[in-house]
Amino acid sequence: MTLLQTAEQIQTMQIRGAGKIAREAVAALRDHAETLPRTGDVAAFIREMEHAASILLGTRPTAVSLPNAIQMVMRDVRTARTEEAARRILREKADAFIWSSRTALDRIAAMGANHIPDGSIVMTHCNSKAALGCILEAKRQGKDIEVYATEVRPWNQGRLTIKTLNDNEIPTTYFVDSAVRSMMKEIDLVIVGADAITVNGAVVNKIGTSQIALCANEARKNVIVTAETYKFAPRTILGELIQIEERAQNEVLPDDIAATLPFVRVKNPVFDVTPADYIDMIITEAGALPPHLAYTIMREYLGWGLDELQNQFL
Ligand code: RUB
Repeated sequence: MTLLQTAEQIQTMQIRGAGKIAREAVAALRDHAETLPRTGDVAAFIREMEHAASILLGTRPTAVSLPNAIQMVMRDVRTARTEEAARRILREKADAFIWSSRTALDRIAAMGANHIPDGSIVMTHCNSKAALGCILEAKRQGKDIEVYATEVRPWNQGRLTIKTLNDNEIPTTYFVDSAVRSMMKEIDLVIVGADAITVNGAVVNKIGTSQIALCANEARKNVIVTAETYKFAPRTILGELIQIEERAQNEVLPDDIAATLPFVRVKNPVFDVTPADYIDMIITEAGALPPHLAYTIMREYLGWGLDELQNQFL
């Protein structure tokens, strides 16, 4: 697949989910480099790769896994002295990112499974590889668990989730998003993924996550967020806000119906923000943390303290 095809598939959501978007984007950058003729001109190579990176970055705005992964791969490429060195660094960094991303998912699954008690019912929302990994690991350990899964309008990512759960013989209950509060009394805990985590521990995830967290809080049920550390957004330290993607209105209301309703406006935000107060724990490959330790992850684990950010961006 070419880089443009990968970009198109991310934009049209054939490739989706924050972790997968990051891994596929990095693989696309790596493979794109192989298609460029060797000229010996390192500056030209870096320029071409920056252009390729910008195409990928322009696909979807919310999941910070995408810019974080591209930055991890491109940072040292930019200072390479020769084209061969730039190519080698790009390849090594891309492979390292993909490997560490998969390892992170395994670690999160192991830690997350510890928080799913035998006999419990877990509610999940959307289709998160990190969250599902914990559920599948709990099942693999022999725990008797059930899952309650939402539909996830308008893209129905819940169908992907129930297919995986069904394939793994996990008893699953499926319902429309608006049934969440009614169902909350029947479940024991909520596990979801994340597209971005801000410095104050707020979690950006699929639209509807914040309602689930609010209902869970009311019902005194724990909310666990599972997220690889590259989903933490260091630039929020500088006050930058996470952009919430708004997609086309015809994903919600078909154009022919909308055309008959000139006074109706359709909004289609696809992510929302859950404040840290509604989250009990964020499970990362670096450990299971309270959300208020988000800055510590950014500084100690990702190496982005205020000083580093100011040097880089201000
Ligand atoms: C996907 C979504 C997922 C997170 C985490 O939204 O909100 O919960 O991306 O997923 P979309 P993962 O379908 O719009 O991409 O744990 O797989 O990274």
